Amino acid sequence: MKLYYSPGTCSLAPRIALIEAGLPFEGVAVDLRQRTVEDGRSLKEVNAKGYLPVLELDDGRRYTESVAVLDWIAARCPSLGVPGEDGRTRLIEMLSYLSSELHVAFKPFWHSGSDADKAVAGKAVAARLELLENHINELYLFGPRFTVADAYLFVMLRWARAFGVPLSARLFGYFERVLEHASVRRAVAEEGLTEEALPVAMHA
Ligand SMILES: N[C@@H](CCC(=O)N[C@@H](CS)C(=O)NCC(=O)O)C(=O)O
Repeated sequence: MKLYYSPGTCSLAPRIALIEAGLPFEGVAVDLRQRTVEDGRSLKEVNAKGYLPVLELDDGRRYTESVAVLDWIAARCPSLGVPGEDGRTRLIEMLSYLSSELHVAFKPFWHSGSDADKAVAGKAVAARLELLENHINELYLFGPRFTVADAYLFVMLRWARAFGVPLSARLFGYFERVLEHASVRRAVAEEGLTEEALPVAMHA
């Protein structure tokens, strides 16, 4: 299995989840500025939509979209999903919020937005993070167990810190708790990051 990735971007979430699940994979580096894969192919040959993450199975099937990739990993490692009759629905509900509301709110930071755009984005990110705080009543988003949704939120808390969006004490405590996971530390190290390093800029 191959995970196409660029250090510090959203592909860090499936890397954490794959490590946590114990699923073996090979990381394939993508240069998002040039939109090329390390073997010289264009990123669009791998994903016509031109972005990460992409998970490629050994039979050649490829999955894109963070929600789908993380759901696929949770399906193979149920301890990373949400238990119960509506567990999967709750997981998709959370992953969709993280993807379509929180992730998207960071765009001006990644795409060289103006200072005004970034100020608006910072407020939007903070408001969306605030809504999530109520979910962290116990250790993680879904109570006492770490799920693929925590891997995704961790990546975006890392961005929030890097882009100067303040975290509440509760979210900062959560961030540190997630960072204690061996899988998270390994994933961060594999991508040559520190928890405080700025993400690699996608566009100059
Ligand atoms: N809808 C996609 C969006 C993924 C996305 O924005 N990926 C970023 C990295 S975090 C990317 O590859 N961006 C390339 C670009 O926009 O140039 C998902 O949820 O997975």
